[in-house]
Amino acid sequence: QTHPLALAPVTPPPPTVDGFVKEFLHELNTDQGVALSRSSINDQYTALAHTVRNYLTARWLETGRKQREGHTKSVAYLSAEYLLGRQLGNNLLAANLNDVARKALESCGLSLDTLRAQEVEPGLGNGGLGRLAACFIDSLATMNVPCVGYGIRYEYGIFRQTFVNGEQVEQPDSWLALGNPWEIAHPEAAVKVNFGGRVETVTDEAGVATSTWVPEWNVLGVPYNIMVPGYLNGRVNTLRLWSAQATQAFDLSIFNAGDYAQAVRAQTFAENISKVLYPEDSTPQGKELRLQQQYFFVACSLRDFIDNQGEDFDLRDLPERVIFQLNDTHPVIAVPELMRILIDERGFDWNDAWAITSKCFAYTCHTLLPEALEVWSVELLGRLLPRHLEIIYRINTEFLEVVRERWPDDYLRLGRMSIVTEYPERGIRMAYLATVAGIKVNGVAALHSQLLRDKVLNDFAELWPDKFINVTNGVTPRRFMKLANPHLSDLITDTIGTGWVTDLERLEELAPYADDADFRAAFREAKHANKIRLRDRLRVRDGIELPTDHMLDVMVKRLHEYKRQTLKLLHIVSLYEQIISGKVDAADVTPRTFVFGAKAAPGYRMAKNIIHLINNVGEVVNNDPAVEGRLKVFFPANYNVTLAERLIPAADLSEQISLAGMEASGTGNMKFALNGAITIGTDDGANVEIRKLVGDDNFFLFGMDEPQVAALGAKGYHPGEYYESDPRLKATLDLIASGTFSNGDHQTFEPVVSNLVHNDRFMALADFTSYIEAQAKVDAAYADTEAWTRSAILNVARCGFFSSDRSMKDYIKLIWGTNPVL
Ligand code: 26M
Repeated sequence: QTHPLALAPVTPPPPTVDGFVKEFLHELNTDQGVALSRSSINDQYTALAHTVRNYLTARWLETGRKQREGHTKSVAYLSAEYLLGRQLGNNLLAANLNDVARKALESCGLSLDTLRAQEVEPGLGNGGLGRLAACFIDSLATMNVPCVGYGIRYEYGIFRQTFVNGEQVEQPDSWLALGNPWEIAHPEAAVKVNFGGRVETVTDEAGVATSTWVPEWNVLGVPYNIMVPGYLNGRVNTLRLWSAQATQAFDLSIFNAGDYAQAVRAQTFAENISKVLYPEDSTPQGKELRLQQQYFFVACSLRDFIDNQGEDFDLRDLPERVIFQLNDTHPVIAVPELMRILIDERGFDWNDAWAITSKCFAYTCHTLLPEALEVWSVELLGRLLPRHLEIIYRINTEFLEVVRERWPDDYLRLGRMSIVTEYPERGIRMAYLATVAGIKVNGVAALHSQLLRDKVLNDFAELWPDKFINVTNGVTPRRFMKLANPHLSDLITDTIGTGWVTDLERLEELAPYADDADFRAAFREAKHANKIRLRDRLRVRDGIELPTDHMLDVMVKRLHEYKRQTLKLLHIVSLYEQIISGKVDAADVTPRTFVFGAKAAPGYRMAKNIIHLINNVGEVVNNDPAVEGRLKVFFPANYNVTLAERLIPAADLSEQISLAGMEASGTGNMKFALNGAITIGTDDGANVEIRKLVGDDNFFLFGMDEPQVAALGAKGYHPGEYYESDPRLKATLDLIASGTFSNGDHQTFEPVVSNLVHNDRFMALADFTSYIEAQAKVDAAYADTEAWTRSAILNVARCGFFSSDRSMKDYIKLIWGTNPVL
């Protein structure tokens, strides 16, 4: 009954230049409906993307078939964020189509680089957490592990940052405006998601209560599939992002029935749910729409996964089929949702439902900042998801029973451990719910995991010591080395062969070459070529003229006080102060260019003030003839994955200077080290592990360690004492306060200065002296070019551990128990 050709997926012509040209022109003509001669760059880019996609489709369908028929255990990664970065280059690389595509386009008179530049990156994440999710799905595909990534198809991703007179101004990120050739919509597979209403409870003769949720309104979740190709292995996993759409029922029920225009307008209410990514990356605001987003994508994803197991699937077997990995607390509402499905829809009793649910989830924590831990108000949760609230209460009651059994009469502990908190208002602590439900709880670097066990979740770790584990983060070497740094990648491949791209520990084979003068010269040449690539990009992107003969000192990450961009700034201002006050001769200053990249949460006043100050310091320092061009400060706007790919390979010095005990891991730190930058950093997050691997001689450590920070905090920290007692620090802060960077105005940066002198929660002043001393060592080390290069090479050679492939192996071994499938 089917055509014999339909038995196998359609494959495009063989990947020859001619075949590729044919397929490309076919796409251009039939899909875009234009002739090459009249096509726009966007037409050409879209046709190229579709061509690449076509080459991967057969593998994608095959992967899906195997996964369904194999009944193997899958990872379902639940993440509110995926900071993917541009797709074209990555997918060409994974499919080994780079050379063919380049030549094919050339034969059409087109440039691959021009078309690559046309892509607007999908910025569906804030920073580290979202980028980690993207690295993880890349690694799982490359390692042949069945995985589906679930998330939200935000219509607007992370805002585009612009500067107006040095101040951050946000623009919407309309990344879909010109279409997205990488996604495939499946409106026919939409899932209904309920909200609001009430719970009806009936008690039968036996006294058994049954709850039914009578929801008030609903929306549809439309899945969009995106391919996640493994590197050169023919596997293509799926990223499934949900987009919210209004339903008919919704239009007529909660808004005035009969008012047609109003009903149509009301659609936007539903569609708001997936409209925009929340740009906070540390202080959750407890906004209703954010909770709607969380439940929306989680409800769609659970429904989707369960339905895909087939009609006669026994949900008792769910733990053998899936592990839902919770990327922070954002998807934790999945726990009561699965309970609800099992009990209300499938008729399980509580204990059976809990036996299943408590085997299906694992929780990754990404923070230590208390204000970053999500707590949802009971009022809001009860209004939006009344049945879920009821289920959470029951989970808590039964959990506190366990606590009481273990520690009878320890009422303080019960209060501390309760999922429900009473202060400052009644709320649900999502991290506790995740900890109670998860089979494992992991931190993201060794120090962070230890602090979780010893501090943040200490009571829970006492109750369940084996639940708490560490999995140190990693980054994908495909995007952040092979794609981003072709010069260094070619040098590495010429030296040790190609295997390192999927087996990053093999970089250690480079170590002996650190002592080879020819290799060092080649390594420096690659670094210099990367500076030129960066200079060319910044020239057109930002009108910046980057010196290529300076030490390049880079600090790129979200703007947050705990990350201490101000400490970096104090260093720069201090160098400047020493020059203009005549304490130092400009001719003796090591030529350095400082580059910042950072977005501030739009509502974070202090962060925005700091951005303004960095820009103004740059304006003054860059244009003061007294500096003789030896110091430059640049702040290209809108730091994103695309810019990271250019910037990181060019860096000499990587700034990782958070207050010890605050940065859970960091992943930028890993990218820099793997691209041959040396780190100046505190003993924090994954810096600890980087330093241990590369060795003290190849890392500039400074500042207090976490126990010292804790001790200083306990003793009482008085930043004013540092200001008064260190003349260099005082001169630096006074220069800012004097209005030098604000046209003489004393008010503009008063908040930054007075916060540092009077509050300084993240102890920048306490670490200032140590930081300045370490920076002096950097200058001295940089003067010895051969020794510096040797250190940089050893950083590359010894950081293979930080591949996200290794992270995924750890998750598989310590948490998931899934197996690679060919
Ligand atoms: C929560 C609620 C409402 C709005 C936004 C949020 C939110 C979004 C992102 C909160 C936190 C978010 O991200 C935190 C984050 O990126 N953490 C970083 O995770 C990285 C990967 O593990 C670590 O390397 C970083 O150290 C850690 O800061």
